[in-house]
Amino acid sequence: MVSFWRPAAAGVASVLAGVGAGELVSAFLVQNGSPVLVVGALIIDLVPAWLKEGVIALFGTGDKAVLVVSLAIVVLAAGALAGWLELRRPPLGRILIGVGGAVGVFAALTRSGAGLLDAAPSVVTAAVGIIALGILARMLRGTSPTRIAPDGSVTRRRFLAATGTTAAAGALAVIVGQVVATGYRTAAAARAAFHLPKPAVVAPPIPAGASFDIAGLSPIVTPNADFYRIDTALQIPGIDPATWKLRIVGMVENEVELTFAELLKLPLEESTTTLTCVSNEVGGDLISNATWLGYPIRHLLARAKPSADADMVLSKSQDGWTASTPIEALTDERNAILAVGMNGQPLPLEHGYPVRMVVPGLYGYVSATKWVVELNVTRFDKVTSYWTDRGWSQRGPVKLSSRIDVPASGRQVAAGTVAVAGVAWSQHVGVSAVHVRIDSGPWEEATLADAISVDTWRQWKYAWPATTGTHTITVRATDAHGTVQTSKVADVVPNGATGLHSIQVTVA
Ligand SMILES: Nc1nc2c(c(=O)[nH]1)N[C@H]1C(S)=C(S)[C@@H](COP(=O)(O)O)O[C@H]1N2
Ligand SMILES: [Mo]
Repeated sequence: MVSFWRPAAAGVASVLAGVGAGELVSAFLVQNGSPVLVVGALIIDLVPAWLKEGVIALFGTGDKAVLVVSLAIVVLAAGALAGWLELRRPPLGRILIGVGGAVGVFAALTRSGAGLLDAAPSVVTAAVGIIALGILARMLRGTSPTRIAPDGSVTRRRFLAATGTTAAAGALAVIVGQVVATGYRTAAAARAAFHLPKPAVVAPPIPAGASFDIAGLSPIVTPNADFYRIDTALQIPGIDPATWKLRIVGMVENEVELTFAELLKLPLEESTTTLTCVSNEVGGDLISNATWLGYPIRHLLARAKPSADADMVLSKSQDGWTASTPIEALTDERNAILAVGMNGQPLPLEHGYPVRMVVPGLYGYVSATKWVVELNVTRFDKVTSYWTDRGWSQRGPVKLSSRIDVPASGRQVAAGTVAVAGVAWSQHVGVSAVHVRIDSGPWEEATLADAISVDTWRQWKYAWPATTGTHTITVRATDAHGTVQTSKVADVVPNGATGLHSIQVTVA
């Protein structure tokens, strides 16, 4: 049998690799659930008060460092034990790592506000640790003198190299994960301490008649946690608002620079605007509505004095993503704003904290730049943007569309009066009517809820006298100009889907 030290090294290396992988997943994908930190947080919650006070008395503000170092020692010691056990009684070592992963999952899921995804880093930690230990243990058994290895010394060297590499990769991953997560944590802390200023212009109240009380119908204002999210950011940019700046450059008479503190001192305005993604399929859910707090971009552009032949503003996010917005959408009277607030909260990090653009009437890819840091006043024939470089249209006005929310497609309903309801939108134009068709029957007029404004979606409902059988329900909206939503089917590429949303239901 091999000694204690090589199995222990294999265990430590495997655990390091697992923790490193978990830290990377946490830093890049989940932004949360760092296996080390969630277990640390769990311990802080579990440790009896007397011990906590004792540690604080002993180490002062170094208490967190003491915790992390002790945790690291325990985890690595458990890794050594796992390696030793794995060689003695496989798969006991791998089971021990699995138990460690389960503790991480438990810690992640029991934190307040945790989602299922927060368990992912711990699951990855356990999976990578278990696989690594399986491989290293097999190599180590191959070097054992009880096996006939043609050249035992070479396999032993290979084992040592593999163990060293695994451990080094794991340690490096932990470091990279920590460095990457720092910006996000700074931003999260700043956001938690931030109180939105009072609006100078309050949004017109949401009319009581803007929403129907129908289960399953999209709420008229989308809670932040349910707001759709689309971006290319593998890592959410962690911006410290203390260093945030917006620069207005390009074809302007005066370059403008604005800090976060300066932005907050301006008279901020509230407005309710529905955002839509160009990738939203007919009937899709890449659309949400919020009340935003921000400052009109037109006032800032007025300070910069764009040259008369500029026709586009290229906005850039901190991570380099760009959107090209027709300049008139940012200079006319619509509520095109630099937003700092979303439904009474500071912008969530994933929705652009500290500052994003919101422009009524245009798809997000040409207007809704999150983590915005620069407005470059320019021309469409001079520069292109992230998605227009990839085959999407230069101009992206939101297309008139409508969606059935209830009943859910494929649902079985009881015969009698069935509530059919959904939303319809044509931002910055407005919706004037919605019609519903059952099978190939006539278009029946639906009842519209009150509009908040032309920039927001509108709920509709229709009381359907449902008869038994399988039926197709189709919806169609008409905009404020009288244009009827087209039934012509178009793909989302290059400038948004068209066609009519229909669902099938069985009436029993
Ligand atoms: N920085 C940045 N901003 C971005 C994007 C992005 O990838 N990066 N995606 C845009 C797209 S395509 C859409 S539809 C909206 C979505 O905004 P939301 O995630 O807040 O719903 O953000 C826009 N702003
Ligand atoms: Mo989008």
